[in-house]
Amino acid sequence: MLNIVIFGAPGSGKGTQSKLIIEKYGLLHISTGEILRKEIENQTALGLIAEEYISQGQLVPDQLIIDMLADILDKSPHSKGYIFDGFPRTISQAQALDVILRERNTSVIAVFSLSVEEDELMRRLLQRGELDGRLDDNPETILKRLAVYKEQTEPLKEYYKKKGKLFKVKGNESIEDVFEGITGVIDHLVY
Ligand code: B4P
Repeated sequence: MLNIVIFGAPGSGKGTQSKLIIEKYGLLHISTGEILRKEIENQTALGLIAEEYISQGQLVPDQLIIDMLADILDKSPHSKGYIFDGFPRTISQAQALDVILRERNTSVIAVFSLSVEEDELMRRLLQRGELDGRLDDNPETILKRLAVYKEQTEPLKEYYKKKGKLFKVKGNESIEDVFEGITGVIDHLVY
């Protein structure tokens, strides 16, 4: 199975690149952020909890996310592979993902880390906030999200580097150029 993680700060292009990758390789897109936003829209029990955290720029508690993910994989076991977009975001989530995939006789083959400077991240997210009105795309919450990213998510780079699975990609280029960088690596790994 072709299991890929797209990793980066808020606004680095994870969702944008994931959509292009699934089209090219026919993978299943799992965006924990998108799933949580649907739960919020439907005002489910999980959505009500998630809303509190997301509106404050905080991560939703690990166990809720891990259970949600295992449930999704159980419902779609026949995919060619998965794009994990915005997951894992903590070391505990990464360890849980390893276990969940091992139980299904598969593993992550590559982790793409998109790097973008902070002022560009801020610019993109503020622009999206104006267009989409997302509850967490406002200046105060964006700063909080960037701080949470540095503290809790960035250490994952080392986790995957040690496993030899980390591929760094410059995320500040055009959407097409970033995509070309990613597909170059995937094609090399797969074919
Ligand atoms: P996400 O939905 O993952 O939100 P995000 O980090 O902002 O990234 P997204 O993928 O949406 O945006 P992208 O960079 O593609 O998470 C939202 C929240 O949910 C989190 O803060 C957290 O609270 C919670 N959550 C989600 N997963 C969780 C987990 N695993 N554990 C705990 N909590 C979790 O794009 C941003 C903008 O940039 C777009 O407008 C795009 O058009 C633009 N853009 C992209 N690439 C560009 C490029 N190359 N050039 C110019 N613009 C570009």
